[in-house]
Amino acid sequence: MGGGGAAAVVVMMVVVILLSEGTRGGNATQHVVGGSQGWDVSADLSSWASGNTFKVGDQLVFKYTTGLHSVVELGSESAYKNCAIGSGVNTMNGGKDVVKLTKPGTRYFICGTPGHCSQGMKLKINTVTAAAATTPNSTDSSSSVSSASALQSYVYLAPTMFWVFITMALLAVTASVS
Ligand SMILES: [Cu+2]
Repeated sequence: MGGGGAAAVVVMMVVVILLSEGTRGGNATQHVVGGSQGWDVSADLSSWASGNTFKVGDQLVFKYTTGLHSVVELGSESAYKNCAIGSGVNTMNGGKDVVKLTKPGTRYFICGTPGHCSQGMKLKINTVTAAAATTPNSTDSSSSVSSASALQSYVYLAPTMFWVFITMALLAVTASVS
C-alpha cells in the first residue's frame, strides 16, 4: 500500500517537472526558413537570416517540395563555404523539416540537390541565449521589461503551482491511509 502511494507521488513529481519545462518554452518562436518563399533557390536566405533573431528553444521549419530539395546540416564553416554535401552531419528530406535550436552557437544548412548550394541555397544561423535576445535600450524600458518578465514567470508558474498543490494533497492522503 505504502509502495503504491510512493509510486503515485513519483509519477506526480514527473508530471510537475514536465509541465514546468513545457510552460517555460512558452515564448519560443517557430521560424519558417525563407519566409513566404520557403526553403528554395529563389529565397534570399542570408537577408532572411539577418532579419531574424534566433534564440535557444526556437525552431527552424524548412518547407519545400519533397524530392526537389533536401536539408543537409554541416558541421563547419569551411564545409559550408565549399558546399560540401558529402560531409553532412544530418540529412532531412521530409518537405517540412523541423530543427530545434537547443544551444547557443552557429549552425550551417545547405540543400543536398547538386548545384543548389552554389546557387545560394544555404543558410547560416547564429543562435543566442534567450536572455541575450532581450536587450533593453534605455533605463525606462528596462524597468518595464523586468516587470513584464516578472509577470510572465508568474503566469508560467501558476500551472506548476497547481500540480504542486495536487501532489501535496496526494501526499497527505497517502500519509493518512498508511
Ligand atoms: Cu535545393
